[in-house]
Amino acid sequence: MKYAAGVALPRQPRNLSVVDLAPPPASILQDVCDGLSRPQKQLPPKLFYDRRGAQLFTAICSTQAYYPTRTENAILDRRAPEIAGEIGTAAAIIEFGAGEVEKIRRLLPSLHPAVYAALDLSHEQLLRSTGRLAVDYPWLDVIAVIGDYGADLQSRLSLPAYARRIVFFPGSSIGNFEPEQAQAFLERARDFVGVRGGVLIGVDLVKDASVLNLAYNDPEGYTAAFNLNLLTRLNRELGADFDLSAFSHEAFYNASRSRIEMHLRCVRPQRVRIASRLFAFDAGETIHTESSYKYTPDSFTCVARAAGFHAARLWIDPAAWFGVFFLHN
Ligand code: AVJ
Repeated sequence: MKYAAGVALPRQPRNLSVVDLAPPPASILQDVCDGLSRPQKQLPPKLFYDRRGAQLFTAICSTQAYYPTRTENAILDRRAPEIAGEIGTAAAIIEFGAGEVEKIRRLLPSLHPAVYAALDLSHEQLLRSTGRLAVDYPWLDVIAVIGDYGADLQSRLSLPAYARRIVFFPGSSIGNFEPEQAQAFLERARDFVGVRGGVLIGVDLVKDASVLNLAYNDPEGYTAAFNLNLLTRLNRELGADFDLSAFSHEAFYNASRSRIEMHLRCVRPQRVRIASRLFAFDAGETIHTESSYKYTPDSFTCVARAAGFHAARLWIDPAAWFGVFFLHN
């Protein structure tokens, strides 16, 4: 049975349906011009994930330096039965930013949900990864939702009424939000799942700055390539003329704000044309491309409580580098 309007694709498994809620492409030009018009130039991190960016992110996750992926995976593997005990079977799981659809696999055997909906903007990657999941789990209804976090799931995604709704947000993607936005995201998630629902969320924790700095400066150079790929994308999609050799990757832990900051630093003065606009970059000036906030168990519990969740359960690894929270009402 399908719960969403299916788009016909060649050799699409019967238990996979696709919902396209992608925003119109015009919106990226506006985002880019707005961000580059600020005193501290900035670009939204969602722009990282074009096809090449999604590949580079997968490469980052496989490095020794980038500890969050393997640490969270170990927690999910080890705690799957306990997590499933909290959520219960036959739930409707909605994952935000599902990418390679790797993490839910660790929970499926214990969790046995009724429906798994995966939301992501990288549509090629999403269709490939959900297609494989649907083949591997023929009993599972899989919905690939092409869209960003703002997609109107409440009205555009139909889920079985009996199923407990669980938003799954692994990988510490919540860290990209400013803390107030993180609260707003959790409020929306809470509205979406309703009083019976819950949120299972991975959160990267505050730790020694040297560990954090290395994670965003991997010796293989994937993070640098990921950061610079943003400019390659703007050159291709908006016809911009960024000189890539004039910008360098920078990432550091800002302890006073509990966040990693990623920047692209302009090494010599530049003028860059984007559509009909000209942007000037001084030597030494940066474009702030990403923040990745780190929380403590207490600081994240505060955000969850402010968003209206009354109950939280937390699983962490032995080094306390990463936390998986289950928030409910
Ligand atoms: C996907 C947002 C969780 O902040 O660690 C990894 C993205 N950026 N390396 C993170 C990222 C650089 C990642 N999130």
